[in-house]
Amino acid sequence: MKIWGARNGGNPVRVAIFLEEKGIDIPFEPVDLMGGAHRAADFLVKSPTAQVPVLELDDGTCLSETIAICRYFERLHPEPPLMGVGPLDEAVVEMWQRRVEFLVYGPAREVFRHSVAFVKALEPVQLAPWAELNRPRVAAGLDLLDAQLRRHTFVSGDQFTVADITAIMACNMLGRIDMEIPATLTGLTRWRNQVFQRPSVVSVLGAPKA
Ligand SMILES: N[C@@H](CCC(=O)N[C@@H](CS)C(=O)NCC(=O)O)C(=O)O
Repeated sequence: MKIWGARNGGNPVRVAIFLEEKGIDIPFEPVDLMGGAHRAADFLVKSPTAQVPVLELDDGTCLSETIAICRYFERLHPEPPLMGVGPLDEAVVEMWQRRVEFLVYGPAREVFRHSVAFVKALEPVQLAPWAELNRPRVAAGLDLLDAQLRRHTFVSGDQFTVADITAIMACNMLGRIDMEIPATLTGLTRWRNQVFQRPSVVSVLGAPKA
């Protein structure tokens, strides 16, 4: 079993943190995205969308989409639960995971891909106005998270879940797009200071800068 994708970059980060939280050790195999290795015919067999992460099982079965991979491991290794426990809790975790993915990470990703020269290989037509249009969307997403985190310890409530992991990936991207969490967002700032010190996060992203 292996995971295609760099353990400390982009969406594979989410799988890596998830596995660290579960105590599961699976090797990651980096894919040269800037060199186009993910668009080569042999990789498209594994991932027809030409994206990482991809979980390849020992029998050759390939599973992509971060949350699908996480769901697989959640079923195999239910402890500690990271995707909710019981019908309502599972739905709440999924609701917040999707909110963070679509309303914070999504616009941040658009800013990244359309304003950072480094990723031009992935986005041959970089549209600066599209990046600028997405900056206030990122800010609105951060406001939404802050309101939640003023009332709850973690993104989907009082337990650390995959919704936090997606929010960690989104916040980790802010530095790359010249954005930061405004000091006025005290709930989000408190959460950020807390979760970026978790051993799973330090293991994948390194220790937070002082
Ligand atoms: N919805 C996918 C998104 C995966 C994704 O966007 N992966 C990026 C790396 S972070 C990628 O492979 N990009 C290649 C490209 O855009 O050409 C997931 O959740 O796994």
